Amino acid sequence: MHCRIVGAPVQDGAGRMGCEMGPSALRTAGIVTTLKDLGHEVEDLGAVQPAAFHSAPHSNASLKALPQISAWIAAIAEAAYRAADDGAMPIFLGGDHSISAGTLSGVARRAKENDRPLFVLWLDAHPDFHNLDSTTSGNLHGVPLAYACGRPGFAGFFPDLPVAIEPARICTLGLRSVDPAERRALCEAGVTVHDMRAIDEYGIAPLLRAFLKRVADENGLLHVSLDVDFLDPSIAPAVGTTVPGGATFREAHLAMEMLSDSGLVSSLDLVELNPFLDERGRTATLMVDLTASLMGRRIMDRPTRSHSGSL
Ligand code: EXY
Ligand code: MN
Ligand code: MN
Repeated sequence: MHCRIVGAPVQDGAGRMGCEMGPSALRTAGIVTTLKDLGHEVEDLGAVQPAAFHSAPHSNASLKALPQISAWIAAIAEAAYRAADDGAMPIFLGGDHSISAGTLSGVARRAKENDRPLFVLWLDAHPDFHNLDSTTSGNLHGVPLAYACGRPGFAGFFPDLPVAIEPARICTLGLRSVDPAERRALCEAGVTVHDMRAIDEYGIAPLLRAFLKRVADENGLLHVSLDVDFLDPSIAPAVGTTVPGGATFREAHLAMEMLSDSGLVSSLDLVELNPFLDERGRTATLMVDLTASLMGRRIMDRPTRSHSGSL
């Protein structure tokens, strides 16, 4: 693959500072050399620069840093659109999860231009499915997925969305903290939701295999958005929104290995890493190792590429 690394050092969308150091920590943990060692061509495009921002009052007084995040999203969307050119695979280094409002907007625009349906796998403890009216925390990392699939409640404040992602092509995996307004909106939109209970009950493999089959059947592109808090806090402490009961080390690696086998992943977000909360870089290192599994690192070679799950 030709990988394009895009830094998005955004932290104003999260409730606490630190995510702006995320791209540095991921580079320090060796993301570039890891990808090169796996045989990929890697182009590091550095960091996105935010656009100028303009303030406008919003009726929801709890919103934090709305003009700043809106300006970041505009710049990130443009960078994502450009990075997704020529069949390259953009890897976006967050930054808090508000960056995905931009990354999804940009890659969706590119996918539409190439006449390919875009699917999204959202690996997160949270659905990030608020709009600007329903968020009660006011933290804008809680809204990007709703924005990217064209839900109402963003007009005039976020950049106009060029191409909305079809909610039926979105699969969330790992949820365990969903606000009431998000629950209603997810059901209404028709997003596929596999919460932690579903992972406990069925295992992560069959849930992911079924989704990957849908992507393959439609000859789709697949954007993966990996929030650090998808992982259990015992293995990934460096995130401001830890929720107990997350994916284990092997569940997360298995998901990445299956994604790699599928050959379907066309872009990736690594978000919410807060290095200020890390323990000697262990979370940053884990995020890089998970990226390695997604990009082809194997314990042993597999004889065939298959979605069937047969032994
Ligand atoms: N739903 C909560 C809120 O809106 O504040 C928590 C959002 C956390 C979002 C993190 C990034 O995944
Ligand atoms: Mn998130
Ligand atoms: Mn989260």
